[in-house]
Order: sequence, then C-alpha cells, then structure tokens
Amino acid sequence: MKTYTNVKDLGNLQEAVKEALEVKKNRFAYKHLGMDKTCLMIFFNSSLRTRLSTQKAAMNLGMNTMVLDVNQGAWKLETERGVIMDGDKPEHILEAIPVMGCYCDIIGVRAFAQFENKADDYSEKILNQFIKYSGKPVFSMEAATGHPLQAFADLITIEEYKTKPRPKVVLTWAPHPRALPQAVPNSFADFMNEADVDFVITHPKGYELAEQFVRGAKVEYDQRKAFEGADFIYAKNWAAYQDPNYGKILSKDMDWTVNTEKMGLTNNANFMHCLPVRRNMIVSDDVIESPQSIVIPEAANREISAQVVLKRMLESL
Ligand code: AN0
Ligand code: CP
Repeated sequence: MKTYTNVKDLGNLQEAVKEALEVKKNRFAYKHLGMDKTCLMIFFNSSLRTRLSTQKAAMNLGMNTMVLDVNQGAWKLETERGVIMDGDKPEHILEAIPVMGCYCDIIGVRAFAQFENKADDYSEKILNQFIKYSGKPVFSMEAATGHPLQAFADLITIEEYKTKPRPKVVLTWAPHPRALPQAVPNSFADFMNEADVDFVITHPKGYELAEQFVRGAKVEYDQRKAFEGADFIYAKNWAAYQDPNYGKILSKDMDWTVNTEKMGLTNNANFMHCLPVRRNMIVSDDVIESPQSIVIPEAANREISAQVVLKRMLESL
C-alpha cells in the first residue's frame, strides 16, 4: 500500500476487516516488519486518539515514531506557490515536505479542511503535496475530506458488535457550537456504502454531504423516522458542504441531540461517535454512559485500523 486516503486503498474490505481482527488477536506478531523503520506523524491540527493510537500501532510493529506539531515549534509554513514570502511564514511547504521525507520511511498527515476555499479543501491540496513531494508512502490522519483511519476502525467495531448479518446503520447530524469538517461523515459514508449494511443518513435540510461520498445512500430528513429499527446510531456534527454555505453553521437545533427518548425508537442500537464529543450537544450524558454506548471500544479499534494500514505499507516498502 503506497497511500491511504480513502476506502479504495484497502482493496477488498472484507479481507481488510479479517486482517484487522487477526492483528487484534496478536498485535505483536509483526514486530520484525518495522525494525529500523521510522514513522513520521505530522499534525497541522490537534489530536488525542490519532496521535496515540497511531504511535501505538507503529510501536506494535517495531517501528520508531516521530511526531511533529507544525503549529507548535516548527516554522510556519507557506502553502501557496508564487507568494512573495515577506510575511510571517519563514518556510515553504515545497521544501519542508521533501525534507521531512528524508528522515522517515512512512508519513502520516493530519491537515483539516480550512473552510477558506472549497476547491482547495476538496482537492486535498495539502495531503496531495505530501504524496507528490515527500517520496514516501503517505497516510491520512484526517485530511480535508476524509478520515479513513476512523472509518476503518468504525467498520471493525460494527463487525464486532453486530447481531445480524446486515445491520441498519444510521449516520445522524447533531448540533455543535463550532464549524466542523465533513471529513468524518464523508469517510463513514464512503465505508458504509461499501459494507454489507443498510445505511441511512439523517440531517437537517442544507447539510447534504458531497455526492461522491453519499452516492446511493438513503437520506431521511426526519431524524426520528431514520432511527426506527436502527442497530447502530453514529452521531457527528459537520458544517454545511453545499454552496453558498460551505463551512457555515446553519443550525444548532438541540432537537437533533441524541437522547434516551430517540434511542428508544431503535432496535436497542449501539451508540457510536469518533470522539471528541460535546456532551449534551451531540449526545446526552445518559446515552453516552449507557451500556449501549461503544465509543470506548470504537476508539480502541483506532490502534487496530492504524496497525493494518502501517503493516500493509511496511510490506510494500
Ligand atoms: C474534528 C472533526 O470534527 O473533524 C476531529 C474529529 C476526529 N473534531 C473537532 O475538531 C472537535
Ligand atoms: N477520533 C479522532 O480522530 O480523535 P482525535 O482528533 O483526538 O485524534
């Protein structure tokens, strides 16, 4: 595997889940693969889970890890070509990327959508420059349009907790005080569309996601109707994608918060969220603390999804 940016990079998804469950049973069995290999993780944005789980996965594989927070201690990077660099950014990304590539064997990048220019975000301008100029295999640790390590962990978790061959999985928008990227719901939709699940997306009007991720998925604007008979409720906030509101908050309607009453409409569904989650905005205390909440095992599976991706990259070095 030379890049990991979306579901297609995994090839056969059932095989990938099978490999994940095998890795999970014996996560130190592949330590020889990463000996004397270095994983560099570049963060343009904050992280708790991705930072720790990916380092842990790399260490399970015998790799060395280096983590750089670009905005804390590194030079501020100019990303536009042709700019006269007389401002506050001392280094250009076109030098920084190949330099970073010199010091490692595999690079992970976290670079969220900036909501300044939709075309830049949706062309994955930053991530693709790493792919083009680093000379090394690159994996996304949440880029502008996707968070494939999260969605892969979500799929593994659904596989572990499902009680029927084809569960109903509902992705629901929920309110949040800040404008958040569409990366998590995009990737979740991308994976669910490929998985053997009955997939439904519910959100207020105006929050339609990009067609390339939604594809044929059912969109139900009535959240309560969407929840009926669901086996998994996957909550997430995102800002508007459609023009002219790209990156804007259109609603903070607390009637969309996932609560016990709404979970009562489901088939005793498991509650999922990628975390970090704002309690009593996205989900009530009662629901996230209930036995049906699987947010912690879901987060634990981030180590497994990262390990499968790094293992496949090491195997193709
Ligand atoms: C980020 C997001 O919504 O994309 C990261 C989630 C994994 N969340 C926040 O910025 C709160
Ligand atoms: N779910 C997730 O990616 O969490 P972090 O932003 O803490 O890495």
